[in-house]
Amino acid sequence: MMRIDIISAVPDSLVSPLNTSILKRAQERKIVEIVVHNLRDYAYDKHKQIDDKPFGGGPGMLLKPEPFFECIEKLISERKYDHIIFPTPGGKIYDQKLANNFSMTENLMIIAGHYKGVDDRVRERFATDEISIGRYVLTGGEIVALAIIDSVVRLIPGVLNDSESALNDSLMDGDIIEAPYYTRPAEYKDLKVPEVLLSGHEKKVKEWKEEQSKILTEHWKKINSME
Ligand code: 6GU
Repeated sequence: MMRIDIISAVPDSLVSPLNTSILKRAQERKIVEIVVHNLRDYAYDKHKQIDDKPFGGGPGMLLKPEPFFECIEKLISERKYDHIIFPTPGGKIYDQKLANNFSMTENLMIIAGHYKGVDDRVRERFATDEISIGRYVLTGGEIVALAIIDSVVRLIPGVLNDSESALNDSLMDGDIIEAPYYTRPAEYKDLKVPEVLLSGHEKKVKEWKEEQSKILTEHWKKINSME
């Protein structure tokens, strides 16, 4: 069974997303074990303080190194981690290839700090992979951790049912955007499902999907300034 450990100063923010839908089912099926660690549980001073003012001044507070070191060193002593992932806007932009690589491992750790929020010695000592999920700023690494976990866990064999198969997903094999999907009703308000999908003509449906996919993929490349 794959194991994913997440260290966070706001662990409550992870509980509901990790225990919903496909991530919940993957844990129930014993395909993955996801363990959330509350940073405050590793603060050993009597006030359980986890943050402090930055040296050199500046606004805001930083998460102190000691609780991270305590927690991470304990985990490392218990098993070997394939990747210790450190979400940071300065990291490598996350993509499907990274998700594939992470999904083929045994033990992952994700250190969820806050931007300008973790004493840098934690990253320096432990991070094997510094990851950003895009060019915008979030308040913390928790949403990054969730994006990584969701994208990784759904790739593990047995997590998705046949009908949810990841094999022909958008972006799965190279950079391909899938054709749009529709269900009943065939007409809703003034909106009609494309006629060909109602025709039952298998070959024509296949050709239509390929054509739509080509159009959407070209459009996607254009709006994202690729090629
Ligand atoms: Cl990894 N962290 C934060 N705080 N914001 C982000 C990010 C990471 N990736 C994109 N935005």
